[in-house]
Amino acid sequence: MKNRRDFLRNTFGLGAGLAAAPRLFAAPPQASGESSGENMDMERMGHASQRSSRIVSVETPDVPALPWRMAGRAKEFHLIAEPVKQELVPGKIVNLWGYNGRAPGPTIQVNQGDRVRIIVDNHLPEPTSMHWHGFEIPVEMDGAPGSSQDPIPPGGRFVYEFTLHQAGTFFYHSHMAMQEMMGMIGAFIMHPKKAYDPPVDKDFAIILQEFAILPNNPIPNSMNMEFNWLTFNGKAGPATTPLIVRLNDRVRLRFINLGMDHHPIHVHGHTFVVTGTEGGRQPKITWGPKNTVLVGVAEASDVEFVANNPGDWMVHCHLPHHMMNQMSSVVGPMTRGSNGMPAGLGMEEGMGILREGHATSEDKGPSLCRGVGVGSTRDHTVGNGPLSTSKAKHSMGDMPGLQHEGLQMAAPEVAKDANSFPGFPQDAFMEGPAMAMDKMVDKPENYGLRPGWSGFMQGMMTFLRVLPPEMYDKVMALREQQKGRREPMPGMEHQHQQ
Ligand SMILES: [Cu+2]
Repeated sequence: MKNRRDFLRNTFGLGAGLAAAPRLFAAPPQASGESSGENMDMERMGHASQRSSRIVSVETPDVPALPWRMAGRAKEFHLIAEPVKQELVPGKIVNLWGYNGRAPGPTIQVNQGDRVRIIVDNHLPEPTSMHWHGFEIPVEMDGAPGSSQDPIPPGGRFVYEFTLHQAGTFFYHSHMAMQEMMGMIGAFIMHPKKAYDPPVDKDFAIILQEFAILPNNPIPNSMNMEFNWLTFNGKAGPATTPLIVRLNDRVRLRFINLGMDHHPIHVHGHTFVVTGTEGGRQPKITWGPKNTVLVGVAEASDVEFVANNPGDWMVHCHLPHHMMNQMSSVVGPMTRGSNGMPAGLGMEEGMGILREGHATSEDKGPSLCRGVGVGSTRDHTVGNGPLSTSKAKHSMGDMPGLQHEGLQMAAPEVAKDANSFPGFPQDAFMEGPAMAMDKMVDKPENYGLRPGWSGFMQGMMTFLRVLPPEMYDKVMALREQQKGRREPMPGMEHQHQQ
């Protein structure tokens, strides 16, 4: 295949798979099984009896579904491991490695009991191997390089085939450690034969990833221990696409984590129960009330709740540093020095492990991106954050490539004597209307959000929008209108290895 377009055309051209897609997850209707022994969550289910007990397809915002076709008795999928260019937020295009043109790769959805065949082509410049995380399959199909199979060489192919008896939230990923940190993962949803009790109206998957990317360098440093780009499905706030649900929908969120950090994911305005892990469905007796779930490395967590509280609610990782973009140490008194900040000191300095000097000294303290710069020191010195609006505007004019359209400039609201307060500044120049870019991230799912909202969304952040029926219908209609017009993957280009 010459390029991605050919690949897509060929895949779509096979027809059978796509045509069958709407019915893929259809399960036989069943009584809306409200068994006894309900927990508090069940009691709140106002319209449970009207709810369909059918299995709904999983939405992975900002990530496409992987098409398939029937080949004999197997559902056949095709994954291409390859370098990709990806836009994390408007204007921030980085070089990742992923599958079929993006990272994370497309979401695979199958039914429990399916026979599946996955053709994996390696378009990377080095060997790779594909692991099916948690799958109970023959060892030859496990994708452990060197032990269960030879690595797939550059330009090579390996065909995986197995029957799936499990159900739950699973994922696929490269089993080469550094390739994982370049983005090589995708969701693999196995729908149960019989819909879970209680059934949900909306089902979403969110893949948590993190990257260490120096200023002025589009390539992640996979060796790093500190991360400055934190993503949901390959996007950082405010570029993440909100989860749209109707008031009183029962909702499932599936979080999948493959990185170096554990992420406490917090949902505002609702109380959920953890109904599943990377191992599958959890018994109801384990379902206690929560609003934050710690998703450990290599784990998945399914949470469920009734979206009974209308509004635009934040869903985010609660690690403070994971709610930032391009995270840099431009906070605190260290930013008040006069010599500018070196970009990315070494890892030790970044972590405050100093052999000489102290952490707030001119040359050691202030550093863009803590410890991201193994091997790079101070070749990209930048100025301190100016306090006056005019100076700020002037310095932004000097930044090549900065998109000014839609950037809403506004003076940060700081006290006249702000500089006399120990600790200032913290969020003054990081969150606020001056950081807003509502227009640059405009999309149907953002319709009706409070103006300036985007100035406060960074890193692993998105919205759960619990909408009354009229508003829900409006957003869905806008989304439908845009479907025809939208490029398959906005903001993404494809790199070809010919
Ligand atoms: Cu986090």
